[in-house]
Amino acid sequence: MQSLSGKVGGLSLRNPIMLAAGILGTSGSSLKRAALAGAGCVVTKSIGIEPRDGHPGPTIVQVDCGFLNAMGLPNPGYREFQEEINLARLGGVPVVASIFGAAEDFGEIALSLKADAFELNLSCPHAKCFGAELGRHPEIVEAVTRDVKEKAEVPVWVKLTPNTADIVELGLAAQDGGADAVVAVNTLKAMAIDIEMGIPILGNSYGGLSGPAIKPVAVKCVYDLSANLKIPVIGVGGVSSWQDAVEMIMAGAYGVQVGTALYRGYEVIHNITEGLLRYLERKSLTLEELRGMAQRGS
Ligand code: RRO
Repeated sequence: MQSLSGKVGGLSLRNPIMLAAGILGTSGSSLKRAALAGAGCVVTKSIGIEPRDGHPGPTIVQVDCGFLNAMGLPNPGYREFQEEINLARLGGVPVVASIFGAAEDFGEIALSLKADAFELNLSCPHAKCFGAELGRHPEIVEAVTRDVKEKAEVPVWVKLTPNTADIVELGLAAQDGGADAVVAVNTLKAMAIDIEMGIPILGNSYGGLSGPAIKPVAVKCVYDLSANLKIPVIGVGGVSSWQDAVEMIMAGAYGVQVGTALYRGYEVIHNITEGLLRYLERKSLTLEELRGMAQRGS
């Protein structure tokens, strides 16, 4: 009898399919709904120290094969957000708090916010002084990770940017800082232009591309990180079907996050977990045997 349960990045999960950080993680009730829809764990929207309104609109635009967003890290600040995490926990699965800030802010949040794990957002592609502006420097990734590891009592995951020449270098830096897992990848820097007006569509001019268009990029990042890191890699980027999840796991992923595909409804989580289980049964494979299969075959 195949099972999807197991340990991922220091958390015991009923299955490896997770709600990715993003717009569905802004409220406890939406996180709880994703948990009740079958997710193995849920990741919150990125939370900082102080409340932020985010970038001016439009903040999201649909493009071929995905979405462009430049939300700009809107959030109520960690002091206000604890009650949303407490509500989300009623969903019965671990709640991972995505956190961001200046390099010195992460430790303060990790000391105060109570969650089952932290995911360090060192990869938002369009926020001045935050996200990838820090996370493209391996020495900052290592220092922030080490600081949070010293202060947090729960596992620490580091979400990496694909907007770099060498994501493995960033993954190794997170590992050296003591990370329990890396999460690959955040969105790719991108832009759409309104050809009638002759101006960029997003209020912030550019943003991050998510959805099916970025899945092959994410699979390659997961593959390279898995081949070179000792800590688990969690795959995210354009996963919208159980076949995509199988591909990520074959590349080496211990967990698979789903974000943009949720615009079709929460049932996509159930469809992916069910499809993955049926696939393992049909192939008489365990999750462990599936994981990294493409590494061994190449
Ligand atoms: O809030 C955002 O605009 C945002 C974040 Br924090 C992120 O990590 N990635 C992204 O595409 N958008």
